[in-house]
Order: sequence, then structure tokens, then C-alpha cells
Amino acid sequence: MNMKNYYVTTPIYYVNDVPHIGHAYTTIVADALARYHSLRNEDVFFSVGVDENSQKNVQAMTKVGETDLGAYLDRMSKVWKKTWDDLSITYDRFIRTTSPEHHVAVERFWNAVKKSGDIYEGTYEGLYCVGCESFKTESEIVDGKCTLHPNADLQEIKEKNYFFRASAYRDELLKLIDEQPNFVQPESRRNEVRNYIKDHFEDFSISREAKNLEAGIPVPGDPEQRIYVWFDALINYLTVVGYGTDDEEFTKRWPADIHIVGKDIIKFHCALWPAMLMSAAKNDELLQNEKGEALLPKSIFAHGFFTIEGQKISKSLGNAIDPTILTPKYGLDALRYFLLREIAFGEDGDFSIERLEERYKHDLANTLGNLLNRAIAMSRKYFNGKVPPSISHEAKYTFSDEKGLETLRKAVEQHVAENRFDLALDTLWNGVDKQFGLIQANKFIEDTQPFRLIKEDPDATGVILYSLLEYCRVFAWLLHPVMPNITLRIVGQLGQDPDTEEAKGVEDLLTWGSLKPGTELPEPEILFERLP
Ligand code: ME8
Repeated sequence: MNMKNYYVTTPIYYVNDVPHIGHAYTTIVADALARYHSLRNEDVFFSVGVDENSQKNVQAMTKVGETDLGAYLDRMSKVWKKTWDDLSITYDRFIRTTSPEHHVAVERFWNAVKKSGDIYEGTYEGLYCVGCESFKTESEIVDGKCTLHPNADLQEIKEKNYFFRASAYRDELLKLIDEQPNFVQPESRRNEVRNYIKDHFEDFSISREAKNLEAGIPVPGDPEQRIYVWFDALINYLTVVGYGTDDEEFTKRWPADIHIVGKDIIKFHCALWPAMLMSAAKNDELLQNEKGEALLPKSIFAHGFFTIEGQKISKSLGNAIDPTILTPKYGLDALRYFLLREIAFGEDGDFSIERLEERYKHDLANTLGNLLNRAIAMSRKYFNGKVPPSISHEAKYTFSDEKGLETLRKAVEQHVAENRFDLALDTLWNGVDKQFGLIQANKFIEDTQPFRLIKEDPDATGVILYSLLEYCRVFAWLLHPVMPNITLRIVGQLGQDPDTEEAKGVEDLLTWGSLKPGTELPEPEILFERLP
């Protein structure tokens, strides 16, 4: 059987600083998508990495008094990689844009664009912002400063550059945006991108004079010039799946299913990048489909930005939270849950420790932890330490069943298909039409009172407890992509071996009734310790 492929990417981050909670957010969303698709037996490829050929990195190095760029980049990319490892990010490859294979890919791509007649020489005169790594238009400058980086001076540049004939692709891009509603998500960003392409999408300067730069890949055939960092960075999405080095792998993986990015870099991803691909594809078969059309990423999702306790994340404010500092106290899964649940995906949001603790106590400890604990403790007490028998009985004694599960599963899957983990999690907790959610499962215990019923009707009590334990099992697998560790522990507490179960694939796992009556239930452990 042919497995479906799924290829998801994160931006490659600049290494001018250490990762903060904003970078972790993007990467955790991509990780949850990767895990979700793996659990559905898809052949997933998940790439992350660092953007190294940037003047921003050089400036940061100088600031800390270092002079060896290679050593600085080595050291900083290790910090980034280690952060993703510490956060158990299941990436398949971590790409560095100083790697030799990336240079091969960039050279190949440049030559294809050149062959298409879309690279020409010109002189650029204008203001450049190193913070953005881009030239600024008049509307982006206020009082002589870049609106996004008001603390950095703009550089006045007049030099020979190579230009990319981006404007030639304006109509094709507009057609793409109009005909493929999912290409840019969410909808509000799509309108923003459309207006940008229609009114402001001009030819791009794609090189700088080498004498003015310390970083950057040389222009093929012209060592006096270096390639513009964004032109090189976007190509990482091709390099990482073998472009220029492994045709078979590349053909299997490309195009990407989704690029997850923040709203700050949407124009580069939704306008410049597809235009670059349209141009290169004319002269590179690897980038074409059977009809000779350019293979473009299937979708780009731009999420919002968040503030910390209401303030912009910034080094000078000293509020740039290192995500690995939070995990010893709250646990990795609770942090993932909070980030994905709290912020409507696509919108701006606020990160606050108070909200994190509220959700930890209420949603996790009191609602999820408590349900599992009560269901296991009562089953052990009344049924000899085992999963009770599930005999047919009146419906009022069953919390959920095949139909209930199907309703819950469909709603969750629909939300994830739209990349809305926030809504999927809301559904898991609050249910569909106030049914089958975790909150209702807890209420079901209050309503049926198995701790009283046991005296008069042990059979009915068994049915109640079986349906709750089975519900916890199914719930764990629906939640697994967001809380990968806790959910395996839940499965373990239900007396099953998590590894054997995980290998079964989602259809088996989400079949109602697969928890066997009579399974030994180990002593329940606390999943969410009380916060100090
Ligand atoms: O732009 N809230 O790298 P970068 C949410 N190298 N997400 C945030 C955030 C915040 N406050 N701050 C940063 C670059 N991010 C280029 C990318 S890709 C070919 C090249 C996240 O280090 C968000 O994903 O400036 C944003 O798009 C990204 O970090 C910018 O990272």
C-alpha cells in the first residue's frame, strides 16, 4: 500500500539570539501536525533549521565581541538544535544554510531562474533594514526609521545588484490566490497578501555587493556579488528534501503540504517564494508537475504574534522567555497544551504565567487528571484491580459509545484539517453540542454516582466505569499529538503497553471497545503534580 506523504516546515530562524517562546510556538504547532499525521500512518517529513547567511547574525556576533563567523554560527546553531531536542521536537532534519548541499541547491535554483530570463543587472538605491533583512518602501518608513525596527539605523545603499523579475509573475500569483483558497491561510491573511501583490509587488533586488557583506552565498559566476539572504533562505525548503543532491527523495517529498510561519514573514512566503518557484520551474523539470506547471507549496499558514504579559517580546525588555525554563515546573506537555489551546491559531495572543497556571490547574489537573484518577481508583476498588466487564446495559449507564466517539473524532479531525488545534482542544474538553467532552465525562460521574450505585447494582456500576476508562483511552489518542508524553502515561495507567498500542495505527486505536475487560489496572499515579 502506498503511504500518503506529508511534508511540514517551520521557518529557519536567525541565530542572532537564543530561541524564545514565539519560536517555540511555531515549532510546537508544526510538531503537533507532524505527530498527528504520523499517527495516521502517513510518511511524514518535518524540517526545521537556521538561517545563517544573514548580516543580522554578523552584527550579533560583533556585539558579543567574537570575530570568527564560522565558530559563532556553529555555536549558535547548536543552541537552537538543542532547544528543539530538549522540547522533544520530532524533526527529521535540521538544516543549516551554510551547509554545502544548500549551496549546491541555491546555485542550481539561481541558474534555472537566470535561464528563464528573470535575472537582470541594475543599480539599487534605497534604504535597507538589517532587522528585516530587506529594502524598505516609503510607506514602511516613519521619521527615517523602519516601522518594525525603530531602534536600528537604516542603511543608505547605492550599488550594483542583480534583480529578480518578480513583477512578471504578478498576474499568475493573483490567479493562484484566487483559485486556491487554501494557499494562504487564514482568510484574513489571504486578503492582505492579495492586496500586497496587486499594489506593491515589484522586482526584487536579489544580491548585494560582496565587499559590503561578511555573510552570504556568492552569486554563481560573479563572486563580487552575494545572494540576498531571503532568496537563499526560502530555497532551504527544497534543499532539505534533496533538491540538487537526491532527485528521488526530492520528487517523493516536494511540494510541501504546509509551511508554518509567523505573520511577519508572510509576504516572502506567499508572494516572493511562489514567484521564484514559477520562474525556476520553467527551466528545471524537478520543479514541474506532469503538465509542466510549477510545483508550489500546497499551503502557507501564518499565525499571529504574541505578547508576554501584554508586552511585545523583546530582548531590551528582558521578557523573552526561554521555553526550556518553563518545562521543569509545568512539564513539556502542559506547555504544549497551553500554547495550542490558549491562542486562537492565526490570531495574536498573550502569554501569561497566570493563564498557564489557571489552565494547568483547571483543565489538566482537575478535569483530565481527576477523571482518569477517579475512573481507575473506583474500578480497582470495586472490580478487583481490573477493568470491569462491559456487558450490555441501559444506555443511561454508558458515557459514550461508537456513535459518540465518531461524533467527537469527526469534530476533532475537521478542526485539525483546518490547522485549528485550539478548536480541536476546546472540543475535546467541552464536547460537541455539550456532549462527549471531558467536562461532561466528569459530570457523568456526579450524575450516576458509581460510588453509591455499587451497593445496589454492581453490573450497572461496571458498565459506567468501563465506559469511562474506554473513553479515557480514546481521548488519550485524540489528544496524543498535542500531549505526546502524558497521553502515553494514560495508556499505561489503563494497563496497556503504550509502545505496542502506538504501533497499531489510528484506526485500531480509535475503535470503541478495544480496552479488554479483566486487564490489570496499576496503582494510579498523579499526572499533574500540584503546583508549588
Ligand atoms: O524571519 N510570536 O527568522 P526569525 C509568535 N530567518 N511567533 C514569533 C514571535 C512572536 N512574538 N517572534 C518570532 C526569520 N516568532 C527568517 C525566516 S524562513 C525561509 C526565514 C516566530 O528568527 C514566527 O514564526 O526572525 C516568525 O515568523 C519567526 O519566529 C521569525 O523568526
